[in-house]
Amino acid sequence: MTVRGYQSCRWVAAALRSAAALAGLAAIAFCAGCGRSGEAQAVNATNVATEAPAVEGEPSWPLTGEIIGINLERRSLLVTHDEIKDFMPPMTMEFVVSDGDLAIAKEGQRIRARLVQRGDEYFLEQIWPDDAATAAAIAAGAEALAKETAALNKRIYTFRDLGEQAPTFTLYDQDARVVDMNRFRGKKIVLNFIYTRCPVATMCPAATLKMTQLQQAAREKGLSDVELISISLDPNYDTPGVLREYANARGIDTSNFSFLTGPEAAVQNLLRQLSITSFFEEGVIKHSLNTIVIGPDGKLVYRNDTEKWTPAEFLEQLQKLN
Ligand SMILES: [Cu+2]
Repeated sequence: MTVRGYQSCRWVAAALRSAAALAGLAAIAFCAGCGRSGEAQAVNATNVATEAPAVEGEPSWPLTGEIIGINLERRSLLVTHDEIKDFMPPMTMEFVVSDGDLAIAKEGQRIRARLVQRGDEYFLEQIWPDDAATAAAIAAGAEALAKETAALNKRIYTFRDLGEQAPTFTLYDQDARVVDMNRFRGKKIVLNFIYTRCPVATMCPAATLKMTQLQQAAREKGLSDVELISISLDPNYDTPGVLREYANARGIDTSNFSFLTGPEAAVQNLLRQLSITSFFEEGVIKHSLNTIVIGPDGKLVYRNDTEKWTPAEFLEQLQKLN
């Protein structure tokens, strides 16, 4: 009976959380203007290769190659690229890139990207690391998440409740490094999900500002081992370079505040496991705002499923973990 009572208790908690999520959904802002072509993709681990859709009316081609030079003044990368079908044979070319992509570029890095022609200039956009070891680690991480989701789907409540272990993940950070959950073992983590193009001031932009305030407050209180993590809800657009630019534009210290992205499937599985709502409707992203504390033991210890969370509230939670 005890076990039953316990289970039904959890079930009630689960039902309440679902209700809260739905209530939150009613308040989800419509992100007019943050549209993205294409629909949410199926959540399977094989869907690892993300490729940004081409912008209409702008000639562009998928490109793979290796960075062999970086020119900061000209804001360009020298890239030896593979054959671009129906366009160019393999050759070495200079490409203009964004400040974010320029900041994180490494010589010798293999990349995949989209080549965009504007006038007589060539740009590289949507740049992702593409070396075999990196691709294998990211793919394995996505597959592990898919398996976890499948296992959770066999339970009565299909997401991870407070007290349970947080999902494990392997994603890219804002410097295009592969980051897995093990890097954060033993840390006190505050995790949320945002996307860089979110135009709704009270949603992602406010959340990022509050995360930096929390980072600052934790530092002032002398709290050690605090890690803030924001995972992109728009991973096809939010490349590591886009995340780097987002952090730089806000003067964010990324030493313990990471912005993560990766395969759409991996992000979708994380959202499901954590009972977070995010979907495309009429080409726009609608999402709930959820802020989650993960303890040093990797367990989910606290969450606020509204956009009204405060840095003080989460500082208090982090202090409890000390
Ligand atoms: Cu948003």
